[in-house]
Amino acid sequence: MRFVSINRRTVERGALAAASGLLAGYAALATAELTASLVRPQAGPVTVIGESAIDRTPPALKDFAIRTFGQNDKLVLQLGILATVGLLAALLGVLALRRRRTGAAGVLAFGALGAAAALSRPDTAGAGDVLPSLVGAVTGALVLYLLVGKVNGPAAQPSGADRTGNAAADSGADSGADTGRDGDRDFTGSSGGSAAWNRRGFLFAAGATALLSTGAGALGRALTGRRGRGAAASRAAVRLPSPASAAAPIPAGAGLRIPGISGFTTPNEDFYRVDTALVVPKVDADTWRLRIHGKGVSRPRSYSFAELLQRPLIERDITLTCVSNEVGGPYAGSARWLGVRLADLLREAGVRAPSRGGPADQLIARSVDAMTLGTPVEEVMDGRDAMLAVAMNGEPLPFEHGFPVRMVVPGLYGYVSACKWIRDIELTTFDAYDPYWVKRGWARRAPIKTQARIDTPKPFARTPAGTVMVAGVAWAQHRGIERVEVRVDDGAWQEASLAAQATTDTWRQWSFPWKPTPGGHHLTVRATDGTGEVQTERRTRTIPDGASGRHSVFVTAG
Ligand SMILES: Nc1nc2c(c(=O)[nH]1)N[C@H]1C(S)=C(S)[C@@H](COP(=O)(O)O)O[C@H]1N2
Ligand SMILES: [Mo]
Repeated sequence: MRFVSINRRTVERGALAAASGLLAGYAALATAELTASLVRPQAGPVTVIGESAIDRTPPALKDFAIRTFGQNDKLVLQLGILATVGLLAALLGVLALRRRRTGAAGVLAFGALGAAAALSRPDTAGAGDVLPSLVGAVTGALVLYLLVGKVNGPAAQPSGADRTGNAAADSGADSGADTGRDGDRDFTGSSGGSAAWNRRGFLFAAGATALLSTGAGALGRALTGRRGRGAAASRAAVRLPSPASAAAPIPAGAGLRIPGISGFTTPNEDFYRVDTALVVPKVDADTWRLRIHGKGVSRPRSYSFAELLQRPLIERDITLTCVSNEVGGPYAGSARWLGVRLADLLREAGVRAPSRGGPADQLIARSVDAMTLGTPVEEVMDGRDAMLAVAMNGEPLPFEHGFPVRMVVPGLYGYVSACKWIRDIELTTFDAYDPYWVKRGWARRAPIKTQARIDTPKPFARTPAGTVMVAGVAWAQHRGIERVEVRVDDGAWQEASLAAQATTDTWRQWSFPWKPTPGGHHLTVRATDGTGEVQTERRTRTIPDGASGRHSVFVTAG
């Protein structure tokens, strides 16, 4: 009985200490968030640790995360960080029960870790970025110290007195006293009156901590939201000029009306998003500038957003694709972009293509969040519609897609061309500099591979009796799609009918009416690009330069 009872008391004290740790962690994160809202929202500890983790994640794990969690990968990462912080905080709380100073010091150590992560971010704004982690850690350490002090009692009890307390509590429990009183004794191990006070003291302190922290967190969120308001206002004020060179009208037959097929144009809200930003950069277009400089730039230039809008703009339909897209995967989308022809700006700056004797063969685009992307200068200047886009499907770029300005280059995967929130273009060479993804094992040059995707029927679908419409999209940007063929099981390749091709830079819809025999069937698709090359059946992983192989689905016909 006594043994069991001591155990229960220990468990109770442990639980209260763990709760103190959790509250300390909560207070730390909330005050850190509030401080970050005043300093720089991107400098919050969860963000800097999360982004550091993203940068250090081995490509195979990143691939797995994208495959498993898709667009939710960032949410999963943040929840993982919060769960880890919670667990560590609870453990520190229990540790603090025995060693109060050590527990508090542990919280400070995590603050130092956050501060170091903040300073090592490539987009760090300097020493101020350590503040959120430090303020949070000091708050957390204080909260832990105070709360655990209340769990332990007003004055530290020598172990003998502690035993007495146990005995007192035991007798209370044994004599049928309610657990509340039992708990009261537990706090002090001495007189009941002061015990009651102290329990109330703990509850009061814990409640106040929870309340104040929630307030601080909410205030932080509100202030961060307000910070983005200047950017939102500048976006709302954008008047998009009409293009000097309008997009060719989309041919009437480019969009098939088949349920389940990807629309020819992807609405902005459905457009895939791939980037490393845990906090979407909110850039004020009124203060934004773009610098062009580097090797072979005889006239370095800088442009404001308004200056870009005053230039002749081109409008083009272009399909974007991510190198992380698996065969049959969702990371491709097509939009109508409006922007400034990038080659014109480069020529104004005195840049010549490598084939014309220019010394720079790589263009490094830098974003406000310090992402770097390397694009071949030759491709940008070879006459294709490489642009600095200011609008997507008739509206200013959504913040998620790079407001105010991003790059778009037909035919190249996003990671070597499509810099969002761009702020700087530097001309250099492939020998001299490796950008972000190349440092992590991805190829320096990455033209988009020819792919065809079956959008409908879905994998493992049961199709009703009768003719089944098999349909999807195929892309080989800047080469175009010449043919799409479908194979049922191990049969012969049969030609699908193609929707009209808008331009060689966009994907092309295809359809294939199929009269299946009842039972299970494998449907496989392959495309032939505008150069006559048939999509390879050789399967490769996404890293280093994009997945190859053919998309195939298994369906059961009714
Ligand atoms: N600043 C910045 N730009 C970026 C990235 C990024 O992580 N940061 N990701 C690139 C990648 S990998 C792709 S595929 C495209 C995706 O553009 P989207 O999110 O608008 O679809 O953006 C590119 N531009
Ligand atoms: Mo990508």
